[in-house]
Amino acid sequence: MKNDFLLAPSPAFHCSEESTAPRAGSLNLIGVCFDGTACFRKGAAAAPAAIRRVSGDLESYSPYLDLDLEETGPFYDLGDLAMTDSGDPHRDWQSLQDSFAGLAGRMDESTRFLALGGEHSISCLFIERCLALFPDLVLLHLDAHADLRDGYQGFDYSHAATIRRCLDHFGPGHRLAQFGIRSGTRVEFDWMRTAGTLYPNLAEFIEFINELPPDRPIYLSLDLDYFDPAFLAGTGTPEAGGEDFSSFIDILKVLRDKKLVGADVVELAPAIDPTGNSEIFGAKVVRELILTMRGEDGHVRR
Ligand SMILES: [Mn+2]
Repeated sequence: MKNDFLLAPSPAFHCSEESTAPRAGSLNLIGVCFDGTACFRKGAAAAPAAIRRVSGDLESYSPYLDLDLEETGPFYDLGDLAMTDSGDPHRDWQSLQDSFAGLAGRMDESTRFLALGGEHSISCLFIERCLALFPDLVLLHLDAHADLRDGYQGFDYSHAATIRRCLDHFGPGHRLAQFGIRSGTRVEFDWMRTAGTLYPNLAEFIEFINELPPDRPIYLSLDLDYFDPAFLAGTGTPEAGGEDFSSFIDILKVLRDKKLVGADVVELAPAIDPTGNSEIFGAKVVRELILTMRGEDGHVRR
């Protein structure tokens, strides 16, 4: 039976199976088409459909991970989270929270989610749920922006406040590690330096992940403006001086041996890049994440 908090995908992601409910012990893809608080250029609400549309043009095989979507067992595309589209961000955000509550009620420690945004605010829903499920969760944050503002432009859950909102739910066993950050206020950077959450280079960030025990739960939040706008132009708040695709693959190569319990890919705004290259880039990133989360045996890591 169809849940009223889910809208069927059209089309589904390449090689996925459609499902009307999250599957425990499996990887579940879900789109969240919200860009109500984007402050500069909107358009991220169109990303889930664009990523799914171009995904079929990708190979199912990843030469980086030596894994194939067709060989790693089923994963599921749940479609998009239902929400109102009233143009009032507060009202639309509330409807999204209501739909997510329906989803979260069917989510346990073995249910893996890969969320496709939407703007970065949507990550809060999934991260807060994982913080509640896993008292020792490590949150990895790849982004150009610190996202540590305590609200922005009258909106507590602004995409400029995503990580700050998540910190509200941090317990003593939770840990934050950030990489790629190159834009923020002095206050944000002072906080990151004092708290020791900002990693200055790829090698130290990878070393941090590598040293985590294999059963330590990890959540990865990827704002696509982590990548340099020369590689991915279709994003609302691009920042020069960004990272490249190979840095992301290096991170996934250490994560594949870890317990990645959730992830999101946010802030793709397809219409901003008329070449269409950005959505293909985004779909490839999603393919690599699916393969990393499923692993060689086709099952999510317990
Ligand atoms: Mn960002």
